[in-house]
Amino acid sequence: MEFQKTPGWLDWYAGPSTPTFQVPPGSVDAHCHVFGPGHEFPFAPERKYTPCDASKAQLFALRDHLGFSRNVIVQATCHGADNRALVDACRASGGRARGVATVRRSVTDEALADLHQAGVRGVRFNFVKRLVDFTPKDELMEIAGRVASMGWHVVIYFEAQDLPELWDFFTALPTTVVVDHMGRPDVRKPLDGPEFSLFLRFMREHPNVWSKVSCPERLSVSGPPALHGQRQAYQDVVPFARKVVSEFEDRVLWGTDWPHPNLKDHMPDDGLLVDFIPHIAPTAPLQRKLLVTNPMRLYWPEEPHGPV
Ligand code: 0GY
Repeated sequence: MEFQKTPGWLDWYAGPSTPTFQVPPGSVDAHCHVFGPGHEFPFAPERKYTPCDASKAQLFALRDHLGFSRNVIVQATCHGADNRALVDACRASGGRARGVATVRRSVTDEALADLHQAGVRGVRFNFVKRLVDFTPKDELMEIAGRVASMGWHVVIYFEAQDLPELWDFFTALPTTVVVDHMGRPDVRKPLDGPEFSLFLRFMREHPNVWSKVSCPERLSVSGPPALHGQRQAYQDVVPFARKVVSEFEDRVLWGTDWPHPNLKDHMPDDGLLVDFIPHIAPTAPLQRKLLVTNPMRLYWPEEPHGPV
């Protein structure tokens, strides 16, 4: 397939390879973004980075190329609490995309209802200091209470070393909580060391907590050996993700994280990322839970069996 590129957008990037691993029918890419295009949906003045434009048409082309059926589009910090690009993409998807938005305390009930109608089913709280300024926890808790009553969940993004400080807040959240990228473990540290053990305890003791086992390309130190012509990438992340999938098979999600904002050392090959899946979910039943059953339960509960 010819990958649709905006002229000038990542000209040096050849586009995703075709994965060897075939995802099960009805699979959901549960973590991806749309950016702009900036002339139509301007980036937020308070942003910490300006990404390339990454349009809904490109995202849907990628979805089809990789063999996925649906997307969960996650609001990124560069768009602040202006969810227009996200809403536009969800509405254009013909019911094949849901959204996770960012809202402020001032959001009205009408605005939340509009977001719901467009397909939004969660809000994202970001605690990664390079990405956002601090938001008071009482404001976030108030938002969590309001969206919980709409049946939405909360997505949290944080660095592993900040989990102790955030523990009390996270464990008080009154709804389902989805952790981005396994809470960003430092994969140079041991799997059974105190840092990752705390994350596993967080999931073990709180059955409302789910995790995305995504973004090996952000967590890996060994990197993508595909650069050397192999299709086994990011192997140092495998034990961490495999542990989470095996222990919490009903509470895991997977996503590409396309278009991979803030990655400066290499542009990940999304085909290769798909080939990472059988390394962390080695059996067909686990793959089905990770890619179909779990995201469908969370984002399309009205269609529990629903491959498109
Ligand atoms: C991701 C990761 C990153 C960016 C954001 O909201 C964002 O800007 O989440 C990152 O830089 O680690 O999941 O897209």
